[in-house]
Amino acid sequence: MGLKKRGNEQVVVTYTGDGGSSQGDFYEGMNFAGVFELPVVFIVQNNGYAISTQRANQTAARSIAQKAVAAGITGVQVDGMDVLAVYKAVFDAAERGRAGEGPTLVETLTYRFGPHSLSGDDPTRYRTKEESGEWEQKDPLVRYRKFMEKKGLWSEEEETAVIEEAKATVAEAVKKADEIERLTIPGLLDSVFEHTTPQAEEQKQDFISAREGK
Ligand SMILES: Cc1ncc(C[n+]2csc(CCOP(=O)(O)OP(=O)(O)O)c2C)c(N)n1
Ligand SMILES: [Mg+2]
Repeated sequence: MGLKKRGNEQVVVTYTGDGGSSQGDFYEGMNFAGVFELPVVFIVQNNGYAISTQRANQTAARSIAQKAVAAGITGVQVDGMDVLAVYKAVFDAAERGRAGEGPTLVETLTYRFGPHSLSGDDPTRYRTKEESGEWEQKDPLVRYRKFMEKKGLWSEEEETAVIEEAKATVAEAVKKADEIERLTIPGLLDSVFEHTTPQAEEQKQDFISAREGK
């Protein structure tokens, strides 16, 4: 809304998952953006599962894209395993936003290669090997790499160089992070507010005294 009021040509792109699209605020956001014809692209990565909850148990709607209809905005469903198809769908949606034609909901049909998170989710408990195998055939990285190689735009050497460069960048970042002084428990509150509140300061002092009392 701020962008629209300022009249500049920026667009907001926001992402959620199939599970996230069941939240009330998802509908409120689309509804609000639709009423005010705001330059927003709502991307829903529909990977078929909300942690372990299957898409069919998530919504009775035939597609997530069709949820745009009720909000009176444009809805698009796209092959989320096809890099160029996603690029085109999002590019067009951004252009519509810039042209004052309001928001778009883009549903990308995709799959999650792995667990929802590393904190205990085990997809082998709710997905079959056959199902994962089918989706692996459609891996967008492999498909796009093959496409680029065929066009003479990418090669194994370039791939190796990029991987080596990325590894070095990560190693450098880890090294820098390791050099940062470790956060202490009393120090935890110091970076939350510009000026620590009296209550937080009191809690900090209480913590320090309690620790020293031990
Ligand atoms: C309001 C709220 N309810 C429940 C949760 C717990 N939760 C975290 S992620 C998640 C599932 C999200 O599904 P999806 O958006 O499809 O993500 P994916 O599992 O595909 O990574 C749930 C229920 C939460 N974070 N917030
Ligand atoms: Mg999901």
